[in-house]
Amino acid sequence: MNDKLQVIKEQVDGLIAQAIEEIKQAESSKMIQDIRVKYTGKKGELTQISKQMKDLEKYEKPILGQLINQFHQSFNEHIDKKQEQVKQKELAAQLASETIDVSLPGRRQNFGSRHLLTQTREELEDLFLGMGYQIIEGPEVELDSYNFEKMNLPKNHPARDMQDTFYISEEVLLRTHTSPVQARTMEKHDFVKDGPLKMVSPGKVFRRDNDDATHSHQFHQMEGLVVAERITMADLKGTLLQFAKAFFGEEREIRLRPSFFSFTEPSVEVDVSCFKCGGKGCNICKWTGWIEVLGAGLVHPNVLEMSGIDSNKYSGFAFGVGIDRVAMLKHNVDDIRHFYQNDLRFLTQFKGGQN
Ligand code: 2NL
Repeated sequence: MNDKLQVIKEQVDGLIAQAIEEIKQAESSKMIQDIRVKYTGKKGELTQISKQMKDLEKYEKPILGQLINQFHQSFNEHIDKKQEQVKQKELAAQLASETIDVSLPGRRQNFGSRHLLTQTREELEDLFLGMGYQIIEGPEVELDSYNFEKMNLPKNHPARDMQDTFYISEEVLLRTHTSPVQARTMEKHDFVKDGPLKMVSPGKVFRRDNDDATHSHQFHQMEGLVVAERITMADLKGTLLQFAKAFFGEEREIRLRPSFFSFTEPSVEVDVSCFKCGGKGCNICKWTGWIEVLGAGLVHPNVLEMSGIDSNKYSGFAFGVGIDRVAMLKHNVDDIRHFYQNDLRFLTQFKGGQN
């Protein structure tokens, strides 16, 4: 072996010793990969040595080829063995860090529930559906004419004061009651084709008011309307007694007191006997035995006529219930503002209404 080849052999021997030492030190797949590149990559140490091939005599070339093969054999043997060890260690570490405890209890789903006002509204709807009424909704932004004029509240009536109503323009406002839904329905109603009109209109209403425990600028109302031939105060009384018993309990009685609304004549305030003390007197009924729950009356002939109904042939009764008010009474809620603050401490007390 000549000198040149001898030098190359020493280089290869040195290189393999160095590589084996580095492989010994390697602790990760990444380090092993780096060693592979460093020694056997395109720009690696061995490639540098192979480049000397062209300077050798023809008979010397296979000898260098053999040296290179020996390097590869020894290098691969060591590095493959190391690679296997490191892979085992890394897998063990990964399994240890990703351990899950399958015996842990699951996370409970936090189910919501319907708002107490929604539950109350649906209870009222079901009750009147059961008596053959239709449920009809209408716009919350209304024309002055439907909200006031057609309800027999002429211009200059005190209820129309800017102070009491949210006006959007001279002619457009936020409805102060759901009566305009009834007016819109009466206009379209055909007694010959459709028979008697029986409807309830639940929904949001708005009044300019300073909020306190019993007043809110936005609240909920459900009005009822029945129009047919020969409807009388007796029909109203029977219907409201049915409602009072179904909503507040079978033992309830009702009492009518004279009142005034522009859209009904005669008009009444309706009291229900106290559901807490049964009429003996307690803090709920303020020691009167009676609780005021709604206003009602026979539909004013002017209101029928303005909605295109012949008041000589047809008559009707109407009533208006405050949904917030009866919900407060029934569930002993002491402040209407609780309904609008979305405080879970309040809302979660009324999970009775399943979703
Ligand atoms: C109350 C009183 C009431 C009506 C609403 C009505 C509707 C038409 C015709 C006649 Cl279309 N009346 N609605 C009647 C009487 C009373 O509400 O105190 N609501 C909270």
